Amino acid sequence: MNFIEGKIALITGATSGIGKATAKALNDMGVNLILTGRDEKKLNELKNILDVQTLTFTFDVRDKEMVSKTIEEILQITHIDILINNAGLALGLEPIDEGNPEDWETMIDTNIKGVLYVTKPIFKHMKERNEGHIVNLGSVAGKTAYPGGNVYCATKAALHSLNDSMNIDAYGTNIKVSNIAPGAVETEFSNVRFKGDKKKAKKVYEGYTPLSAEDIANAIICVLNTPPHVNIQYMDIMPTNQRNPYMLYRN
Ligand code: NDP
Ligand code: 8X3
Repeated sequence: MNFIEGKIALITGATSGIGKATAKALNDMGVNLILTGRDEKKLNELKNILDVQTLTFTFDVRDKEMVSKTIEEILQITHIDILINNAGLALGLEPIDEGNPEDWETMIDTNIKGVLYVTKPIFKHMKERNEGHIVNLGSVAGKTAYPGGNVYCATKAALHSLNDSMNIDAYGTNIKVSNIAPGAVETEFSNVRFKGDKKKAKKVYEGYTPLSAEDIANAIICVLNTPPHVNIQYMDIMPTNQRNPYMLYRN
């Protein structure tokens, strides 16, 4: 059964990793797409390999005015059934006393404030239509803090809390809100965290099979492709070798 065919999904951070894989998986389910990200060229390259109707919009989720203006523009062209709040990042892995406040601000501005800027007008739109589905990309980091994770973990803990709040705000409507909380997924995530140190990034995924962006895209499809009365509010998903951030079995 395909409950989402013909629907329209907006993805933030569609230029890489989980966002890009989700765009492809939704394309395969016949979901029309609004791809957003910071890199226009990458968005267009992705659009060119998809079959469904696809629009692209370039913005940084931290830019409150630009987000508001662009979403207003999008909503004049089309409605939105599905929002995938995917854009996000970790920077650094130092204890707080050695951390870089600029990195903290980037994480907080992207992972928390960016999600709020994007969600506000789309949630309002979904309430007016009395339907919609918001998927938030949380993390195992939002459940269990790990050494050096501090601010990143806090941003994902905030997102887990916001997921609960969005469900409260959706009370009495047909809107669904879901948090997908992955463990280790091999994407650009660690390259970004270690600021381009590919050797250090690669080490994170050594000795076990990490999740792929496609694994998470499949999980997102599972959560989205449910009958109207089913709302999966929270999904933990980890590699079989990982039981929590501390228990990662390496062969
Ligand atoms: P990637 O680095 O591969 O992708 C991140 C995406 O977010 C990129 O498209 C990036 O665009 C975009 N992005 C970052 N900052 C902004 C911004 N300010 N405005 C717009 N777009 C932005 O990592 P993942 O695919 O792994 O990460 C996707 C989400 O999944 C994140 O929220 C992450 O926290 C979460 N997650 C990842 C896990 C993992 O192990 N990989 C595990 C658990 C959760 P650009 O290329 O322009 O920077
Ligand atoms: C990304 C996975 O384990 O680095 O959220 O926090 S982890």
